[in-house]
Amino acid sequence: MKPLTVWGVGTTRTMRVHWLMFELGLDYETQRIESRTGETQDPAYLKINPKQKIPSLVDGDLVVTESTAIMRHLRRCYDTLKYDEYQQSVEGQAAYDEWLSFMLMELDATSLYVVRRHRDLHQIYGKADNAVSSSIAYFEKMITSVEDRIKGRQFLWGSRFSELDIHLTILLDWASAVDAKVPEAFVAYHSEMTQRGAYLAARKFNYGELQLPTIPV
Ligand SMILES: N[C@@H](CCC(=O)N[C@@H](CS)C(=O)NCC(=O)O)C(=O)O
Repeated sequence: MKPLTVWGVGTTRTMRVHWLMFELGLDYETQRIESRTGETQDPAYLKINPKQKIPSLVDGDLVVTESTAIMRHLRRCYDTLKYDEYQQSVEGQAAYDEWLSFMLMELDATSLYVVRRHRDLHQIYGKADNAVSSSIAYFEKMITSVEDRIKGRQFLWGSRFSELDIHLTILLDWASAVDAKVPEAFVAYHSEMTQRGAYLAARKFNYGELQLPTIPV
């Protein structure tokens, strides 16, 4: 087995990790287990991630779970993507934390993920039409509130590509799949990002032939 192994494919969370792997140009192995197939409950996998979730990363003797933690670990350990001066500054680090927290909480957990649970996966989590419509409206309000901060920018953070671009682009993929409206500046940003070779390659690798409206989260 190679020292770097990613467990999991087929969801937005696994896409985050595979895309970063491709951007970093790392050689790694993939165990192609999928969500809601029972594979995350296999005893061999439970030893890696008792939370029964994908993705997980095995890096030598270290196991890292949670897609965001995996991305942070990869950036810390493999330096093939360089940081600019701003990204290394106190100000830049504060902006990083702010964006990450905003995207994970306001754009994902409290909005798009609610739509996923209570519309697409309602057989498991229960149908909740009001929660779904108010979550889409909340997502639209939140993303519009930061419109000025993306206008004219190639990358979300500093002058170099980072995992924050991965988070945002995948959120925008997802917003498009649920027909949430996003300001023009985000549409332009998204259109540039989704032309990146690593995005296209990772998308094919992660989702296979699946198209946007059916993206599993
Ligand atoms: N916070 C976790 C969430 C991971 C997660 O929710 N994974 C889902 C699929 S996206 C999963 O593995 N579910 C288990 C299953 O459905 O079998 C992360 O970011 O990695």
